[in-house]
Amino acid sequence: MEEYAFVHYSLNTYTDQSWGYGNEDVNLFNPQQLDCRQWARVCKEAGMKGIIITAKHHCGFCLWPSKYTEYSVKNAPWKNGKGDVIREMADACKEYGLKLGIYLSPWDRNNPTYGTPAYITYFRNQLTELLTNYGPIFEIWFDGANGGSGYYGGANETRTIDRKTYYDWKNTYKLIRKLQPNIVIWNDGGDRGDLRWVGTEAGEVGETNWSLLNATGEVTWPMLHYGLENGDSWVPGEVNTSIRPEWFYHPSENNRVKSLPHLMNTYYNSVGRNGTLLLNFPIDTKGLIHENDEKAALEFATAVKTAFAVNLANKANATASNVRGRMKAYGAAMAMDGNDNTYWGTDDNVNKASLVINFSKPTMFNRFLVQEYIPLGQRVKAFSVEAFVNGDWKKLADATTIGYKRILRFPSVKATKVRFSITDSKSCPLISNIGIYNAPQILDMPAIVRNKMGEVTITPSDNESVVYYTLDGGVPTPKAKKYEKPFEADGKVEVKAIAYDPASGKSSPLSREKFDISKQSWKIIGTTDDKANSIFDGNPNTAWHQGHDQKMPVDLVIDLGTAQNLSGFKYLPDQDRARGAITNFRFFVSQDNIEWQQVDEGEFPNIKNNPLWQVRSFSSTKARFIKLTALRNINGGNDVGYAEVDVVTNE
Ligand code: FUL
Repeated sequence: MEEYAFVHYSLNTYTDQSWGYGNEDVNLFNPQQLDCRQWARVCKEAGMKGIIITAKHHCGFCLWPSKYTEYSVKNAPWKNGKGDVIREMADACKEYGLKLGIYLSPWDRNNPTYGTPAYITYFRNQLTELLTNYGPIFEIWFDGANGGSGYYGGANETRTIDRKTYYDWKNTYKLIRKLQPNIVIWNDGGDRGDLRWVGTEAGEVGETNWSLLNATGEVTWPMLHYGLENGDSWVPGEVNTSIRPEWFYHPSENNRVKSLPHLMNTYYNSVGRNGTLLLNFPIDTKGLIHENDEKAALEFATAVKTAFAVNLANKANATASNVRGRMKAYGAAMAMDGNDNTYWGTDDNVNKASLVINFSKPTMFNRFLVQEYIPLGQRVKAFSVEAFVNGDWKKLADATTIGYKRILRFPSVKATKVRFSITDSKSCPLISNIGIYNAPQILDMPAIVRNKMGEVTITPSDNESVVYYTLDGGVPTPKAKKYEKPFEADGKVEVKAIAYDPASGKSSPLSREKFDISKQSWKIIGTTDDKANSIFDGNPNTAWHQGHDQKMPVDLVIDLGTAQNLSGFKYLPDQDRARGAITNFRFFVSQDNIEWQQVDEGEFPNIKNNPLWQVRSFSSTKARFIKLTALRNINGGNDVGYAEVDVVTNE
């Protein structure tokens, strides 16, 4: 199963939240058009092999009528309390030939017993319901976000648990395997599961990606992202990411569904790097996959199909530098036959070998796909690909691991031969499949940034394309203004741009950035650190940290230079693994930097795993000074990191 879907659906869908607190009203759950068959149809058409559904997210609301809680569909107005979303999902999956998976949040912000041993019984009872009543379940997903503030039956307090011991995973796993012997367990917080998180929700696993971890011991971030070369257990990486920035539906994201180039990058950085892709669809308030998401998913599926429709290596003949026992059964042709059960193998102790693919005529290509014979493990540590062009070997790529599947991308090249060289391997390499493709060009959107001085820079992702842009809201075409160099566009402005390839006549999807008031006269008060200005430089990849020598709460005070009509603020955490990201905050405004008025307070849920722009609104106030007070960061320390801070002003 290379690609399968996630669906996020709960009371959050109706409260516009990412994480519910646990006290949200069940009466909000009354979808008018809920149709699991539509979800299944879209997922099937999008090439997904299964669907994992959020049976219960952190808020504790159950999409099935659990016997063990009142906080479920059975007390919601939907179908007069007679509905069961999991049943409908199971039936729809069956009808469309999809597998069913369950996400069950271990953290439950509604349940009064959360944090005590009684909750473990409750959790196992719910697991038993879900793993008994809905047929075969292919995967169970236990989210690692655990413990914190919540409603907890009215206690409204913070409860912490020991992630390692509280759930007694060992016995919970026994129960799961008894109920569903073929299930795959995903667990980020406890004893080793069968699959691992890859350390980010951005849609990529490391270029080096071993499907191994150790069965015991700490799992560090590099282990999540790259696996462990000499690990003793088979724990492949699953790349989970959403088709929109967030996991749940937010109407404000209807125009932020990921573009085709973005989704293609996700594909190459997951399936193309020995990972599986778990792609999320937020179910909308009607109870459907939104039309924009459906369109994006279908375009994505078509683009993947088109890219890999014709294997140019299929009819090519190949010769290998070494063949195991010189036997035909392990010959080069076995890597070219498209059969997963046959492979090219070398003699024992031969861990360097090459295979040359001969085309009958000069052939244009830009993708190289290779697969190891996984039933006998993952072995290759390093390899390269070269093309024979005008009588010379030209290096196209150097790479590390292969695993189940590795796809390399490079600019199109016309060649008569391709040489695939394994330069290092843990033991004799076994290659089950090689593919060479000429994927159609898909132009990526250009990046638009504006610095503190109001200078806009637009960068295409490749050298060949030309950028056209507009500042008046119009959609740019090759007739619009051509981007030559950074230009001044200070104050409120929306920049829209496309990349255009004159050779093919193709354009990228539209890239747009809305900028607010000028930052030219902004100053951070109370610091002499020059680096601090990087929080206004428009570059998401530069960050500033404070708090090392202070204790929470840590304030960031900014003088905007003149009074402004403020109606919100924006915060982008450090993009380097969300270091020092604020999770709980207060926001104040002031006319004079003496009297402060609190205008907002809250949490930035899931900022650790998904460090996106956090946008907050408050009732409009005129003020010259702003203060963002960090109350807590992602790991309870004092470090506070900011990549960017901005304000939202009234029109
Ligand atoms: C995260 C959760 O906190 C998100 O809300 C989402 O469910 C994602 C898949 O996992 O850790």
